[in-house]
Formats: sequence, structure tokens, C-alpha cells
Amino acid sequence: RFLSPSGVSEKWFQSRFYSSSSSEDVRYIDPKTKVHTYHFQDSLPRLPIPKLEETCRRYLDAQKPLLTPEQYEDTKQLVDKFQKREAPGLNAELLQKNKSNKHTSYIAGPWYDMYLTARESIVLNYNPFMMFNDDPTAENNDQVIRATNMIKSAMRFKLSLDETFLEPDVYHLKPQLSDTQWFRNVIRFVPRQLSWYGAFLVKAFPLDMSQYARLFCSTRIPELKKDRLATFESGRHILVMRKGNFYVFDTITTDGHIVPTATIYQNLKHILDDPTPPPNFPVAALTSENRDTWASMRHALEAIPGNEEILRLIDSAVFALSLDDHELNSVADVTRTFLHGNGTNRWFDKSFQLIICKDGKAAVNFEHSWGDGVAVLRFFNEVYKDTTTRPACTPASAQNFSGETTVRKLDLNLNPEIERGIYAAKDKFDTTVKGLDIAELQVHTYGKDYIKSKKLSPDAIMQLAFQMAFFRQNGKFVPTYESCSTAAFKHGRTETIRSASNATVACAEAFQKSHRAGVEEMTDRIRRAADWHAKLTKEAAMGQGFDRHLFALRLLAESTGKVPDIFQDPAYKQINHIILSTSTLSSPALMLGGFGPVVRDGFGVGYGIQNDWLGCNVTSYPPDRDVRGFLECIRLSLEDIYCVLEGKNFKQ
Ligand code: BUJ
Repeated sequence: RFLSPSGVSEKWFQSRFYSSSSSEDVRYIDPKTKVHTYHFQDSLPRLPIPKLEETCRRYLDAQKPLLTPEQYEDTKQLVDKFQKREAPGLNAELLQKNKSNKHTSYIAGPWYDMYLTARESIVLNYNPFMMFNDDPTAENNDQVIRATNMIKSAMRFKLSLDETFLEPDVYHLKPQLSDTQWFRNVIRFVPRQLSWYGAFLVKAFPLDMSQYARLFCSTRIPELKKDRLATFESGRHILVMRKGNFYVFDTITTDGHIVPTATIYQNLKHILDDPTPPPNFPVAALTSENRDTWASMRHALEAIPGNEEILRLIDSAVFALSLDDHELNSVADVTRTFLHGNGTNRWFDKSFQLIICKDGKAAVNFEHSWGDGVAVLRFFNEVYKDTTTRPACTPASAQNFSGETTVRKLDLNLNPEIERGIYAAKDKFDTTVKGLDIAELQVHTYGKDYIKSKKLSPDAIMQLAFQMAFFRQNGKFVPTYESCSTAAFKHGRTETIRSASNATVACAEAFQKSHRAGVEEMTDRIRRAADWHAKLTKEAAMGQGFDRHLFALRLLAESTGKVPDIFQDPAYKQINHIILSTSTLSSPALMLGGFGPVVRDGFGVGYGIQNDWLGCNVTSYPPDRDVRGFLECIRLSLEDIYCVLEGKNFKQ
């Protein structure tokens, strides 16, 4: 007997997927799912709390390249004192708390709080974007066609998730063994309490699926001091924004089916044909405000009769779709549009917004508190695959569409105080984004394949190039953050890879010396730096970094009112002032991505590693940092590394 993931009969299972053979009736994103969405969830391992002495050692290792020998000695003394005196008690408390909260991880609560208590604007400071590749079928890149297809595929994803037919995320170390039908057929019969161990036997690592609960029908709501996340499971409509105006329409029927493609298409057409001009006071600009300012404004808005219901419709929408009127002409233009836009046609609080431009260029911009890159990328990949392989509509099929539209336009009522607030928000937004500089670089000399053929980690080489580049540009080394997912653990979030190390310093300095070492020695330095980075990456992915552990210990200490000296150390403040904030993603669906710097004098470095090229998309605030100069230094550094790997003496 064939059993569906949730244990129902094959007949029922098949009938749920295909009510007929047309793409219109496809209900789920993956018709062949064998493994239930939460099959591994109960048996996922818990995020480890590293050993105290390991955390202290790793912290000192990361501090060394950033401090003078004297400063390092001072910091070492503070760490030793911490390790002997305050840390054991704090750590015991952390372990105890963790023991009594087995359903989650030690970092989940503090990490939500970190995001939700931050008061600065979420625009540029937190929300990143990921841009889709074009649809390979050129005519499907028409704005309405693409929007209709993406809505339809997003709904298939949502229904799969709601009915637990979305296959769980699994990191396959031996895909030839575990990314197979055989594995799926076997593992789905292994009881949930043991399933993780079954996967582990074939080197497959199931990932935490808890973040998906906040992907749809979810929003961040501003409140004084600390925002909150809200999810409205019954949401069946989407929010569409155009020219700063709001519209909603149902995308799921009352009996749980996806609304017909023709209706979705006609509704979008109706919105695009609506002659309503942009509002004088675009309320959406408030979502780019300081969170306390927005919280007071939102309370004022809610106090006006009629608004509460409208805000509720915005909050509970399955997601927000922004239809933009312009076409994109450069990489910087793309980044501007998808990272911040003009501040009037985005609802930045929504768990994610799908943005589609006049020319069909599309991206996701997401609020970060509820989830990380892994969950958003899964949705992003599935939507791309589904829209390109099983599009619900094409220009030809759309010609036959007719019928009623079901759009409701939403109008919030304002008063002079709120109008002033919107004006101020838009003004602040304009000034802030004007201050942001964006530039990108592509190096086509080599890529992942070449680096791997030299038995080096491609990510480590990119990170080494960033270190060499910053040193070349500024003559020093700075706190560097590479984001690493800890989704292999229950309620894991991220850990920091500290890419500035003694080994990268030794390598970068050797490249800048007037008396250059020979090729052999340089190769050795590159290898040491790359190997160290690979080790840090493995440790971070296993929850063995120092950042999250120290962060949790500091919060515990702060709650008692006695803050140990290690946290008052200027070196601690410095290492947490991240100048180089970096993140990478790779997927056949992804064309570009990016995010803002996390500090005024920092760089936001989104980078991609392709088989035969390397690229990055970088943001900064001039005059504090010069992004173009930095990119030129990255280019030269990648060239230097290449020369050495080719066995030649490098030029610069
Ligand atoms: O680390 C964390 O907890 C979350 C991080 C925070 N931060 C961005 C500040 C590092 N969040 C993420 O890492 C998610 C980032 C999602 C966007 C990533 C963009 C990757 C760009 C790839 C493409 C670049 C190709 C350029 C070609 C010109």
C-alpha cells in the first residue's frame, strides 16, 4: 500500500494533486512529495552550547588580527578573568535554561529580541533582497503574466506547506545516496522520533522547518520599545501595491482552492489600469521609519474609524506584491529598486514582498526577524522552478481570459498629524537612500571549478580576497562577518564566521610586501588562510562559533545588572562593529541579491560564486567608505591570487 507523507491512501493522495491534467488544477508545488514537511522536526538535534573554554579561545583567535599586541594582552587578561570568575555561573544558568526549553534553541529567543527591539529603520539596516533570473521563455516576462504565474506558484507552495506536502529541507552530503527516490521511500516509514538518525546514516542532514510558519500571512507590527510578529493563518488574500495605492483580492477560495488563473490575471490588469494617481501622503512610507516613530503613528492610524480593518487586511495578506511602473537599466538601479524602491510602494514590515517591475524583472525583499536566507531561498527557488516549468498562464492563454474582477481598493483615513508623519518619513527615507552607494563587480577569469581543482574552498578564496582588498585599500584589518546558517539544528538561526584571521593577515601582508615571497610560499599562505576559513565554516555550521554563545551570556549578565568587564572592553565593542558584513547564496534561480551596510562606516557585501565567474554586489555610505575603490581592490586581489595559483609571480 502506498502511503502519502501524512499516512493517507494513494488514491486520495493522487486525487489531491491532480483533479485534472491541466496546469490550472495543480494544487501543490511538488506533486511527487513523499516525505512529510515536519517528518524530521521532532528528532532534529538541539543547537549545542559550545564549551566555555572553546568560546573564549575562539574569541581570542578572532580578536588577535584586529588588535595591537598590547591591546591583545589586555583583552586576553579580561577573557581569562571572565573565564575564571563570571562565566562559569552565567554558563551554568544558560545550560539550565536550555535544559528546561527542549522545544527550542538557546539562541531563538534572544535572536528574535535582537531584531524586534532594534529601533532603527528596517530598510537598508535589515531587509535584504534576492532577485530572480528572467523567465527563459521571453514572452512570459511580461509584467502581468509573470505576476500571475508567481502568485499561482506561491499559492501552490502555500497549500503544500499548509497540508504538509512540502518536502523538508535536507542538506545532502552524499546526494548520490540520499537525494534519491529510494531514500525517500525508505525514510518516510521511519518513525518521526528516529527519522533524523536514519537520514544521518546516509550523510543527509535534515534542516529545521519551523521558520516556514511565518512565511505567509505574516507581518512585523511596530510597537514602542519592541515590535511583535503576527501571523493570521486564515488569510486568503494578497496585498497589491501600485503607485503607493493598496488593493487586495482573494487568491484562495473559501473552500481552500487556488483562485482561477483568469481571475488573478484580470485582477492584476484591473489594478494596472486603475487611473488613481499616487497619493499625496503615501502611508507605506511609514514602514521605513524608526520603529518607535512608526509605532506611535500606527496607533494614531488605528484610532481613526475604519482603519483598523484595513490595517488588518494588510497584515493578514498572504504576502505583498509591489507592481512598479519603471524598467531597470543597471545593476545599481536593480539593487535600488529591490532593496528600497522609492519608499512609497513597499510594505517593509510584511514577512516578504514580491516586487515585479514593468519589464518583468522580479525580486523578493524580506523582513529578517522571522527567518533567514535558507527558508526564503527555498520558497524563491520553488517559485522560480514552478513558474518556468509549469506556468499557469502565457500571453496566448491570457487572451481568452474574461470575467468579473474581485479587487478591493483600500483607503486609509488620515489626519494632519499622520500626514505630517508621512511627509517626515518620506523625507528621511529620501535622504537616507540618497546617501547609499552601490556598485558591483564580476570577475570572469576563474570561478568555483578552477578553485576546486586547486583543492581550495571557493568561499574561502572570496573571503580572502575581501581581506586582501580591505587591507590594500585601508592598510588595516577590520571586524568581518560572514553569515552561516545553523538550520541543521532545531530552531537554529545563524552563526558568524569571523573571516579576518591570523592566516588571512599573514597572506594579505605578504602580498603587499615590497620584497615578495616566492610562488611556493605564497601558495602556502593562501592555502593556510583558506584551510583556516574552511575549518571556521564547519565549526560555525555545527553551532561551534563564539558569537552567539557570548551574545547569550552577555544578555544573561545584563539581566542581572552586573556586566562583566569583558563586555565593557573597547575590543569587544570593536569586534561587534562589523565593517565587512558579508553573505552569499547560490541558486539557478538567483540573478542578484544584496543588503545595506550594518554600520555607517561599513560595507554590505553580497557575493556569488559561479562555476566560471565570481561576483559581488556591494553597498556603502560615502564618504565613510568608497565602494568603487573597494571593488577595484577586490578585482586586483582576485587577480593576485589567480597568478599565484597559476604558479606565476603576481604583478601588483
Ligand atoms: O547573519 C544573519 O543572521 C543574517 C544575515 C544578515 N546580513 C545580511 C547582515 C549578513 N542575512 C543574510 O545573510 C541573508 C542575505 C540574503 C541576501 C544575500 C545576497 C547574496 C547575493 C548573491 C549574488 C551576488 C552576485 C553579484 C554579481 C554581480
